[in-house]
Amino acid sequence: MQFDLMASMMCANYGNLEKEVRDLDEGGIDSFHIDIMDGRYVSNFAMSLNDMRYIAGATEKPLDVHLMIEHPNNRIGLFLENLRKGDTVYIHPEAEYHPSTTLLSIINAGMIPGIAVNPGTSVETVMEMLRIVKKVLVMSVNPGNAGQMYLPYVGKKITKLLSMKEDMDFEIYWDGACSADKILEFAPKGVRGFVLGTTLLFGKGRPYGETLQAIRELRF
Ligand code: S6P
Ligand code: MG
Repeated sequence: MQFDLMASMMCANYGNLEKEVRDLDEGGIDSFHIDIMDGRYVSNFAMSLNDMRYIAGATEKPLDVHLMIEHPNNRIGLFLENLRKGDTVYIHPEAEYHPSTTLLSIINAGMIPGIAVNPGTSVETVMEMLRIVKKVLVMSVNPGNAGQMYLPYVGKKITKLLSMKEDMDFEIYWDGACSADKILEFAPKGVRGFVLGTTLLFGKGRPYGETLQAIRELRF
């Protein structure tokens, strides 16, 4: 079964970020998930432009940039000019007056366009953007923090999106409280990738390579 594993870098040890990136890279992570926050769209500050720039320069693997900022279009150039073709940029449609304009900037720069869908946002609200994006990041926790509880009502929305993804040509990714049982349940249904944070990957005292290997060897 094919699915991607992304490391939520806001959960990494910033005391030795170089080693964290190297260990994840060598351990077989598929991409680096970068949670950018502005303290306004969400109340927290996590990573910022410099963190993203550093990680982009420290690995050849793709970046998966999750913008939790108000009006990303005002600053989108700052991010795009520091990324490579094939990196993904997710915006939250609620944070923008004209989200499809922002998505177009992402496409024109050669990056993969995505939207992040909050637990309280319906499929209907983002319907038109599903025609534009290649990736939908389904938030199974409210945005802003790592280490939260999974919100079970999100499951129904994933089922709905799964039934639409072929026709509308997008892939579904999971962000928030991702555990092995969620991968076991949702990868076979067609969820294409999972963001791993404190629930499964970080702070476990286990080498990242071992954890990633164990996930890939799960019996489906
Ligand atoms: C939340 C953020 C996520 C978290 C991730 C952490 O605002 O978008 O990417 O970093 O959920 O994982 P966990 O397992 O600690 O919830
Ligand atoms: Mg995220």
